[in-house]
Amino acid sequence: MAIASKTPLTKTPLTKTPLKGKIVLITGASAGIGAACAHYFADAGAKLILCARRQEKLQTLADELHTEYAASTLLLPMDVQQSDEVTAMIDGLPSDWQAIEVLVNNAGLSRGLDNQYEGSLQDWEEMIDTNIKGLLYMTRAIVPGMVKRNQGHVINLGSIAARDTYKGGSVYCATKAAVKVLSEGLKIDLLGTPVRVTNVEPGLVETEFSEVRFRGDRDRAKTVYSGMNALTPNDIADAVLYAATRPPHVNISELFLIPTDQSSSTLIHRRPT
Ligand code: 8X3
Repeated sequence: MAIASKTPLTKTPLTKTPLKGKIVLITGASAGIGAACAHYFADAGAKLILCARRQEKLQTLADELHTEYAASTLLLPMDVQQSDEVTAMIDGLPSDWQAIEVLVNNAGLSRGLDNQYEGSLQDWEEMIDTNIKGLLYMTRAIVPGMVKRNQGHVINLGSIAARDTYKGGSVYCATKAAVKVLSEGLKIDLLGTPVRVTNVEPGLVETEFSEVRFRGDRDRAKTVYSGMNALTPNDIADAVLYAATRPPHVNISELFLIPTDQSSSTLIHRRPT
């Protein structure tokens, strides 16, 4: 028997968090998910601080954002692995670029698919230094300002790899599990402030990711996405923008999105090519 509701449901319009004129900082902005996020935020009227190691790529992106959306941009060529660089860059921001409203901790990478007992120490250092320590350095440099200004949102790029360990991926998976825990911990530590925290966990996204993992071996990288429809960087940017534009009292803590052709890290539906 249906239970009659005493209070009728009414649909009220959402008070979305506006992005027009807001400052959004994106790490790893030079390509892939970072660059797509830059386009989506610029389209929404935000001002962009673009961080990455490759200055020329950042400049090309900034030119596109000016042309397509008349966006204001500030380029911060830097390596998130270097804590001194991060601190100096953020502390040295021009006064009209200091009030960062959204931090997108996107910089991250994988290296190799070696068994844990045979892995390269250098690969481990690079993944841990970028995916965990780099994210922490950025958070440490920027979030105190958000707390002071009573406004802000940290959006971390996690991965399906945090939930589902796969052969040869254990160190990369561990770094993404760390991103999940750091996102949860930051939300706990920020309770009582209006600063929001989101962990976005994509499955397979076709980007330079696999080329970086296999150190430029394009043919090997292509096999990762062959015969299936992977997510695109735009799919992830769309999810990031969704989280950023919810009303201020709504914290989207986790967004787990995978291709329809994927069910777990290793269960992937491929058609003959
Ligand atoms: C990247 C997704 O499955 O290659 O974070 O680890 S996966």
